[in-house]
Amino acid sequence: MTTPFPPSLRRGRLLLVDDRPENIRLMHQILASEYEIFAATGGQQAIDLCATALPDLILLDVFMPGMDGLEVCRRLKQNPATESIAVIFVTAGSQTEEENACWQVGAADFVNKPVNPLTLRNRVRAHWQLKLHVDALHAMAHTDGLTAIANRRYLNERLEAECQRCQRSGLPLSLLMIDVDFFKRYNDRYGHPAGDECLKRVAGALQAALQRPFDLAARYGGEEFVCMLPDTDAAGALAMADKVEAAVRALGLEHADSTVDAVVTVSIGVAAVATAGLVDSQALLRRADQALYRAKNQGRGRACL
Ligand code: GH3
Ligand code: MG
Ligand code: MG
Ligand code: MG
Repeated sequence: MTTPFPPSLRRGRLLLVDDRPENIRLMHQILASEYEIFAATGGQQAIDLCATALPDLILLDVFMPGMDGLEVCRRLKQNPATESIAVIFVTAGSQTEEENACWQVGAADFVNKPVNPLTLRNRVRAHWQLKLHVDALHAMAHTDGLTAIANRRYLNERLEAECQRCQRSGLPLSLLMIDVDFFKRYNDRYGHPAGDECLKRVAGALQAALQRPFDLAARYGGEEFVCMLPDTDAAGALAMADKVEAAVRALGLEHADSTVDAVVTVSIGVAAVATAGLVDSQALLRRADQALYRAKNQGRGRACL
């Protein structure tokens, strides 16, 4: 089960970087009531902490012995894992060229030393609010509005990345294409709101059936879902498909007009990439869809490879 989206109500994580401990203490006093604080007194330590503490924002001194703040920022911006962390420089340097150098390496903002507490607090607050909004938009853009699981856009992004990884590593990758059986009849008998509720329950069952953090369950369209299973071969995927099919059936959602069972069932198409070489995400989806078609033709409520 993945939780790709950050919770909206949390304390911001702030990394303070300054070679002088008294400067860190001062900033800590100003900000500790609002944020979770991490501190580093050197450039390399700051970079190492970014990987483990995953800060939302960094307050970065420019002049430090060893690696200076400009170099720290440059390196953070070169690393995809840290490039989006906003860096606010805090510096005594007042020359235009020094300020320009900060902007050039990718600064988000700039606070002068000696620090005015009110200015520091408000600058940080503004960037933290911005980060919360960006995170919220990101989550919204990747989430299906009805079921709250991942949407097709997010699936496509992740699938593309997994296909590339798979091509490099030669490890297997599988997809399950899942479709609710006789769902039109379900809507016709129980009404559209009940149909919506049914889709939410099915999505929840899929999400719960996936146990590894890198597996992904997504709503692909109307009553169709896709599960992406990295590092899983055809046999493993077929076993997962049976588990998913059983999990949906076990919800026990009454479906009087289904000829499969008296409860809601799904049909599942399985497709796997097993060999190294060109891995085409769209071809894999197509094959899963063809397998789904076979599962439908063989009587529904089952998985087919
Ligand atoms: P099959 O077993 O062959 O898949 O039959 P089916 O009735 O499930 O397939 P069909 O494609 O004919 O119908 C899918 C239905 O899903 C029709 C559509 O109204 C319904 N549907 C699609 N999206 C939603 C939704 O968001 N909410 C509800 N309640 N129904 C939806
Ligand atoms: Mg300094
Ligand atoms: Mg369908
Ligand atoms: Mg259907």
